[in-house]
Amino acid sequence: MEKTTLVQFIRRQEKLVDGATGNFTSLMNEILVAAKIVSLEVNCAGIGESIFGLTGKVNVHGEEVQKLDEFADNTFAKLVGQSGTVCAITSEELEKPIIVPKDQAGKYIFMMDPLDGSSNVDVNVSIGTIFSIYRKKTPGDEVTTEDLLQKASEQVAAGYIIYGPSTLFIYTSGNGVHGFTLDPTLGEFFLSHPNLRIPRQGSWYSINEGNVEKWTDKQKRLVDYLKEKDPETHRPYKLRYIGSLVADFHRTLLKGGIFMYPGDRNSPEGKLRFQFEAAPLAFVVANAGGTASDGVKRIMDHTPGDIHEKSPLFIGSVNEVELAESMLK
Ligand code: P6P
Repeated sequence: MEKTTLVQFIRRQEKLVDGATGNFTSLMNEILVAAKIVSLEVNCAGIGESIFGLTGKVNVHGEEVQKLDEFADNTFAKLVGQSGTVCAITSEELEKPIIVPKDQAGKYIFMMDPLDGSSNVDVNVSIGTIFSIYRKKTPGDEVTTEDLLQKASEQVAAGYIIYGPSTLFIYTSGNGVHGFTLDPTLGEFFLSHPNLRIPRQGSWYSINEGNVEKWTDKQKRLVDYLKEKDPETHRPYKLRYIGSLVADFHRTLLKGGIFMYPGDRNSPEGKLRFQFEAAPLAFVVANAGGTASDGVKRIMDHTPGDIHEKSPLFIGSVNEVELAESMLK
């Protein structure tokens, strides 16, 4: 089979877009180079000068920052920031946005969770980078709040890199969801999962059942329902939960079913970030035939009020997300 590299694929897709200037391809090229650098670091973590462990710093959410978090954040911010294609970068690890100097700025806004699930790296569990790309909305050079807080459906592209048994680059720019596998011997991403589609119904659910005592009664009823035996409605569902969003989402995308991180009595908005986790994965799953909700409203219909806003997340097959919404309303 002819091997297609990620850049070749993006160039072909860009030709389908009237008035394309090549800036999107340039931006994606910097993202994939950063992904290769982070992949190398993640896969060598623990050898020599250990990049395991904590920096001793705490992020805006009060979470301890792993050395790898900081490495990934710096790598993506540097390469994307120097690409000449973005005017701003926001990150789960940065309290405030990076505003690119006007003479080096472009029309895109890049958002990222640079290394989601990084606390799992010490136990060799797959982790990942999640990214989202918007266009600057307002005229002029100044980057405004309106540019930084856009409705999820305004995304131009979104995707994730999963650093696991192999390094996969999964993205969509609105024309299907496509996956590329890194060949470490060549240092190149090759097309391996063209036109990914999520099954309309699955047989898996993914949630941290350790939080059950904090759930609402409706959330408890929903999970109990999934576990009841009823062959006619394909129950009981099977439980899979790794505790690394990118890994749990990727399995859901390929196998179907639902991933849930609900709000609870202590944290009604849940744990996951809207702009760096919920919105990009919602854009990916929507382009693969699935959907995502906060339990009441579709993620793609929401406009965040703050860069670091959190959101409950129910994402995956249409059948299961609609079931969740019907039982949580
Ligand atoms: P819990 C990792 O820390 C993370 O942000 C996501 O990758 C993951 O889905 C979630 O938190 C796991 O959270 O509370 O189940 O440990």
